[in-house]
Amino acid sequence: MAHDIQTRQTIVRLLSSMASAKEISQYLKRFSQLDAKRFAVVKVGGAVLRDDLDALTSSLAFLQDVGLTPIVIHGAGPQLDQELTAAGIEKRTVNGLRVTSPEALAIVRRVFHAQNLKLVEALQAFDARATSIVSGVFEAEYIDRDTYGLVGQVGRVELAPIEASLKAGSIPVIASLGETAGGQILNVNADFAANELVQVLQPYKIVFLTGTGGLLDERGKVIDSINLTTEYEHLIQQPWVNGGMKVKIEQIKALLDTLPLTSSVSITKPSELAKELFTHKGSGTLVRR
Ligand code: X2W
Repeated sequence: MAHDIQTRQTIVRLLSSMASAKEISQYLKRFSQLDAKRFAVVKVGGAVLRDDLDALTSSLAFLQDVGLTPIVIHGAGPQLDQELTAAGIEKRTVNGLRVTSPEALAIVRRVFHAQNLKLVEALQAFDARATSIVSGVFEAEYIDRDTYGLVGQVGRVELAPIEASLKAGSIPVIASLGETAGGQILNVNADFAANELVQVLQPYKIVFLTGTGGLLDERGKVIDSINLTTEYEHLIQQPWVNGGMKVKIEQIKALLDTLPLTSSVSITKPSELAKELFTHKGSGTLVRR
């Protein structure tokens, strides 16, 4: 609760330019009535940590200011590319997953820890409470050690560290590292980890924060909404829907199938997180079924 007056006024001005006070307070009330675990999971891509940390930090701190605690899970893809290249390790991916050697894993761990702390410290510098969680959440298994090396898929999610953080009103900031029952740390794709977390928590809002701020159409414009029931087949056949986007849509479809109808998935950018959460119009791309 310690934003300076100027920041607070900027936020209030921003919100009131987006929607009526009535609209905002309706959402606020709805979110406040939810169990803390059920409010929101926010997945933050590594590109956002690199390019948009200020907007990310102020948007998350604002939620805490109004009494809401989002659960944050982050990746570090571009940072890993950079650090591994600097160490002379060539990038190789299979089905979008980074093949991770023991030598690479040491760097993966270091980079994940550094990126996690960067966000936690940025939040704390903003007078927000945040808890760094880099282990103990994702129990993982090797996907296929011969093909991918030290890469995991999540077998079980341990909620205790997240619950402890929520109880203290502190934003859990979780890195997508997993560990096997035997204690081996594994590299886990952050979108996959986010999906597993969401399936266990069943939150009301699932928000993917990306650099593009949504799914883009053929002209590079953000698509407002996608209804998977009526538009999915047509959409994934479009020539402009590239491989990465197709995977994303398919993953979201699979995820939505496991969630209550009241839950929604959206893809937006950090500066528009409040707009997404507190206005009817929302921001970025809303995916529904
Ligand atoms: C990912 C983990 C980071 C990630 C990787 O090594 O790049 C695997 O591919 P973004 O920024 O969210 O893409 N892991 C196994 O997913 O980060």
